[in-house]
Amino acid sequence: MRSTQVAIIGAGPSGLLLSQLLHRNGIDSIVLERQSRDHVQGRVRAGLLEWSTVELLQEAGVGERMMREGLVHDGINLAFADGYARIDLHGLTGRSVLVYGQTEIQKDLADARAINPDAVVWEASDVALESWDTSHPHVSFTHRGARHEVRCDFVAGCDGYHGISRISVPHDRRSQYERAYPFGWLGVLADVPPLNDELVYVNHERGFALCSMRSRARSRYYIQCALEDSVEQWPDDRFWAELYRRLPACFARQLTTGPAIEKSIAPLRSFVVEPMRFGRLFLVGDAAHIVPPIGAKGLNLAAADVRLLSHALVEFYRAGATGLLDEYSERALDRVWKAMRFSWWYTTLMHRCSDDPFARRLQLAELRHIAHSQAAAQALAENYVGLGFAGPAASRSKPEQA
Ligand code: RFL
Ligand code: PHB
Repeated sequence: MRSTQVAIIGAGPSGLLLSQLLHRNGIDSIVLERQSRDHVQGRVRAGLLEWSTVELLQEAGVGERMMREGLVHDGINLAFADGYARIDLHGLTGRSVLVYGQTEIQKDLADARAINPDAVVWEASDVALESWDTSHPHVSFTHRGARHEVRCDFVAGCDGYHGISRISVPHDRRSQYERAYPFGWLGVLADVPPLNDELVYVNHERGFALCSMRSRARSRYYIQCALEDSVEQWPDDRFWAELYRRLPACFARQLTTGPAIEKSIAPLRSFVVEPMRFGRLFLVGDAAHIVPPIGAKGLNLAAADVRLLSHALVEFYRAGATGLLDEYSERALDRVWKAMRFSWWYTTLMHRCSDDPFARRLQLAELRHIAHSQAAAQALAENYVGLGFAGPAASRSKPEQA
């Protein structure tokens, strides 16, 4: 039976980044991934990194290509029925964000881990967690027809929303909080130049639209669609025509269309499980929480969890101290809930959520307020570029009583 210090389930960004950071600190791990490397690298997902995520990837030694090819963005644009606002992220917060695709991060991390050919087991099926509630957890899996077992000190559940880590914990030991939204996002990737240098978020009466990008030659566009829609109902021509209709004229005239190289529909969901630690099992990233994609918090929250957990494991193996491991769940959830709130707020602000004209007037009033009030724009910007890592204990103290 093989043994390791940390068994990591899932080779998405959370699992690979954790493994890489542990490796840089002399801690041994094994990553067990259900899918092939090509499959994982082919999934088109996140595209926008908070600066703390950029710094963590640099700390992991995988920042070189990202800093060469990534695009620094200092602002975003909001367009709505009778108005427009540029949110000066850098001016309002002193921070920027970086456009660099999740597919590229997956490649950079998988290349870095490939230095040790035993570090990641791709196509590991029937992964099972055992004894995670004792000091001797182990994990078993099937690979190329043979069953294997790995003994470890800790298990990191980095296996996303549909993984097995969270559901290995009995129902009565976890609390789950969930909200589903009554619409989806239809996303298209196309090798056409982006219509603008910065991202454009559009609140239109026909529904939300987002103009994003992966590079100066590759655009990523999204439109709000019905949950029950299928990709087949959205041939390229229909997609481009609908996007065009939702854009203000100044942006619409810059739109270049072309064949979609990827097209998918994603449902929108908010989800949190509490706590994020069960004995020696730690949940990380999408395994513990999901946000609707507007505001781009999913990958960034996953990286924030990895940062907390890797530092806690390093402290444990260096000094035998369990303090940071014990604080992991509470500190991660503090940041998770703030990002949940922001993602929910931004979703309800920008989408057509109902046919209620009162709700629509409120949306437009709030957007006009953001366009004219520096305080309102700053609140958006501060959340968009990513909140800091202050733990619950660092919240403002109560004012003195007179
Ligand atoms: P992942 O990426 O889902 O990886 C989990 C991995 O675990 C594997 N797995 C298993 N392995 C072994 N045994 C099992 N039983 C297993 N079950 C599952 C899976 O195959 C997979 O490889 O989770 P992770 O690592 O926590 O990373 C989370 C991010 O991928 C996710 O939050 C983001 O993609 C969300 N997201 C965005 N986040 C951002 O920060 N910025 C964005 O701009 C952004 N845009 C998006 C997004 C997600 C989207 N989706 C998912 C529809 C745009 C979209 C459209
Ligand atoms: C993306 O490029 O996929 C993206 C960017 C910004 C968002 C959401 C998604 O708010």
